[in-house]
Amino acid sequence: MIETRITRALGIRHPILQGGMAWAGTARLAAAVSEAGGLGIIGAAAMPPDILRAEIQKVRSLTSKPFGVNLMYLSPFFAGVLEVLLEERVPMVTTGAGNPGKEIERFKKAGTKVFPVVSSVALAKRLERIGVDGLIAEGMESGGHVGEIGTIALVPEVVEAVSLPVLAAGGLADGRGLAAALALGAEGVQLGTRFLCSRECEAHEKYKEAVLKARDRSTVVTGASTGHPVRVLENRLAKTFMERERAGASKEELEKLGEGSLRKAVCDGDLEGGSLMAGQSSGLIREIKSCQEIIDSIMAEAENILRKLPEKIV
Ligand code: TUI
Repeated sequence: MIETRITRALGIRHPILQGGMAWAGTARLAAAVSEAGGLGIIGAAAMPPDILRAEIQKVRSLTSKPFGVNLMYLSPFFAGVLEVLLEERVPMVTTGAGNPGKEIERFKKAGTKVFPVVSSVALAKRLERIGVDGLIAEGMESGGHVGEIGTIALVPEVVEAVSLPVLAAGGLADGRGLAAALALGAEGVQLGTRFLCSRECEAHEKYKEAVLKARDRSTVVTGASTGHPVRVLENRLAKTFMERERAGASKEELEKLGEGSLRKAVCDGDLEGGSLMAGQSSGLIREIKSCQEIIDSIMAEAENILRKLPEKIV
């Protein structure tokens, strides 16, 4: 057992959160992660409010354990999604791609814990002052929208700057990652790509297979020139995107090129025309497992590493 302020604050058995993945983070996946002792998270990024409400109710019908919802600031349905989260009084929210400062008071009144994703120390400090419950320090190894700092430097810098509990994210997929995160001062981890490659994840099988095939240098970051850098598996769309970026294409042209592309990957399994968002941990993931198997093996591996670590020092 690894107990931290995170397991206590969230009422979960193991300090493992599932990343809030757009399209792939459905009620089925979130419920499976929560049932396995972690914290499952519905990815609300692309969901209209009525679909989100149904997904929240579905998780509640599948598990009595706590769960969360990821609120993504670039969502076209942001205002409606926020109202559903407040009405449904979800146990916790994570936020991505923006600053939840304006919404904190309303979440507090609804009894919802708030764990923003941060990719810098400055935002971490600002959010601690306005009363969030914890932080997810996400390094640029992550899939999807990324910051600029690597996990191994970002996590201890954030831990040092705040007294809140911090989770580590980016480049982590197994028990070695959890043990390393704890060594850096984090009190848990958030994993996206690892749970994308789970049996319960409803992403297209071809997308999952592409992640299993990926190696250390298979991902690239596109879109830095639009202000929204995104890590994806390199494919035809990523190459076209990078070519157009190098040629000085406008933000509008690039946004049009990316529009609807994540849905194509997750729902249609379009490996060349879709945006295969995935983290650098893709190179560590070799098989599809159930969420229970994923969490059990991470915990066993981390506990074993932590027990045996002193023997390495001769
Ligand atoms: O949000 C993510 N990962 C995502 S969001 C996403 S959907 C998307 N699709 C296309 C283009 C852009 C996004 C896919 N993956 N991770 C959490 C995260 N949040 N990483 C970085 C940030 C972040 C960035 C800026 C958080 C706060 C922030 O603050 C800006 C401010 O107001 O200070």
